[in-house]
Amino acid sequence: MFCFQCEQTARGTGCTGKQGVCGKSAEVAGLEDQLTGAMIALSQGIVAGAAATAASDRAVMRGLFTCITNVDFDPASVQAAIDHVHAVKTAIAPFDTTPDFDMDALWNEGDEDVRSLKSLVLFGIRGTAAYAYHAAALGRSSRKVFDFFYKALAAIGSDTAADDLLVLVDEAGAVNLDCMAMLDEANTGTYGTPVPTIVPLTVEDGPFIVVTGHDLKDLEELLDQTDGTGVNVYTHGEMLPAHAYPELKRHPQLKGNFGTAWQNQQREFDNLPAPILWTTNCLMPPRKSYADRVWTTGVVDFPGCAHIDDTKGGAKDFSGVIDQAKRLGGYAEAQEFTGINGGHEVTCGFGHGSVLGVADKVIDAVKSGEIRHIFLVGGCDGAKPGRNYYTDFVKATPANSLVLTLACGKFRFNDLDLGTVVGLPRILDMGQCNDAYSAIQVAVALAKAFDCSVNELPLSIVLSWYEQKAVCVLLTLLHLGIKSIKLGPSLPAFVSPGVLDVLVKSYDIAPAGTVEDDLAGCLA
Ligand code: FSO
Ligand code: SF4
Repeated sequence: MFCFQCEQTARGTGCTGKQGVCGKSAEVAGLEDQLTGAMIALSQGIVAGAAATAASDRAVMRGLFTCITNVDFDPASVQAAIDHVHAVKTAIAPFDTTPDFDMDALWNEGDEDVRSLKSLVLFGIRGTAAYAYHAAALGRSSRKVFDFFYKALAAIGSDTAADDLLVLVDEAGAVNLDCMAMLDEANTGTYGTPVPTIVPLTVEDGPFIVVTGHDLKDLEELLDQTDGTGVNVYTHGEMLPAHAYPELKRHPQLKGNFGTAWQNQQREFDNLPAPILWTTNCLMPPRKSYADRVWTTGVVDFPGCAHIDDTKGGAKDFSGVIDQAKRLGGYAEAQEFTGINGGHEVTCGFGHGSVLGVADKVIDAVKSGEIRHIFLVGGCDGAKPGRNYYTDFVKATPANSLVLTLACGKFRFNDLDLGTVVGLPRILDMGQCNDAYSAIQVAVALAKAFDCSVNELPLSIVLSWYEQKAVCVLLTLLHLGIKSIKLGPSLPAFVSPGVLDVLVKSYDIAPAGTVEDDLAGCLA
């Protein structure tokens, strides 16, 4: 196998051998390559003139999402996805005999910059596909996004020059911005504008379900089906921001948040007296102590674990999870859990709706110097050492600064009480990784108010990355011309020295250094 798409890749160069660091088997890695190769052949046919269909759009969106880190560990379901792509291709282009692309040709590409740029595009669109998938669950889709998937996949499987690939990298960032906007509209249009919400970390007595991942539609259906059952629901990881949506928080059984970021799940779920539902990525191979309580749905799958089908249409049937929660019964007494820093609650709901609602206040405070600087400290968490940088960085930010945050990296510091500035909590949780869109809206609004570019604002972006959604978000920030991003905890293995040179020269992007140096640089 060969895979180097995520931050924890073996030796910082690539996972090889029988299994990746994430637990993905060589068999699944090979099947994911075959799936990608099949989608490339399908896309080449469509780019050459075959008409895309709703089935091909969906097959490619699902197929790309399936290959994201920590999504699908089940050879059978990846094989089914390959078979489906083949069937879709035969249906739309019965006489097209283009063979599936062999991904070894990409991994062994002699020009390391071409390999790097094609990988950047591929991993970026995998991330975008996840956002498109959540938007689709809420009835939104975009022709432009689907067409870009075909265009990008076709280019990856063709002789494409580095200069053309650089243009494609920029386009991937632009398309992801559109996709995040679509998902933002889908989430807020369906569930209302997030409002600042304090979320307890205590788990009450009685039966409960823990739900993790990003899919708000799954949570909505679970809440509808647990209404009046006496079964409580707790969010985990990237589901935490759901507490801020009016149409979700109206369910009284949506009680609080359990646990922290994805990489702690094996410890946190050990012997949990409740089932856990994964709606998207960040599934780790379950330990025996809780494997019988793991439920997956959508594209998430693990061999031997219960899976809730999503292909029949209509609401998903969560009765099996609910019944198991009742049987397990939960804790006999309320359990007071804390965040990583000992806090008993966290606050979320500071999306662009709430922050721009107080924009005048923020703008006045920046003008008067009451707010000296705004930091966006966001992105993924992960298991590798070095991520304490983000906790230390946030702790070291001056008292007259704001820290905007999003995605799962925030669990390292979101239970800290850093006080307030101009009446706002100093840490403002904007939501999931896709809510990078909110951060962009806020930055753009501030730049407009100050009649300057985003790069001239007293704003610094400190990003942590782990998997491919962070890649597409980074591509969007670069597309917007945002400079001097600090990226860590390590640089992607798939960025070649030549491509890094372009990123440094064009965008002044820099690897995270020491907290002291980086903070001083931001405040200079
Ligand atoms: Fe991923 Fe990162 Fe959204 Fe986390 S981009 S790892 S679970 O921040 O959040 O999906
Ligand atoms: Fe390795 Fe990451 Fe690929 Fe898993 S997703 S095989 S850890 S590079």
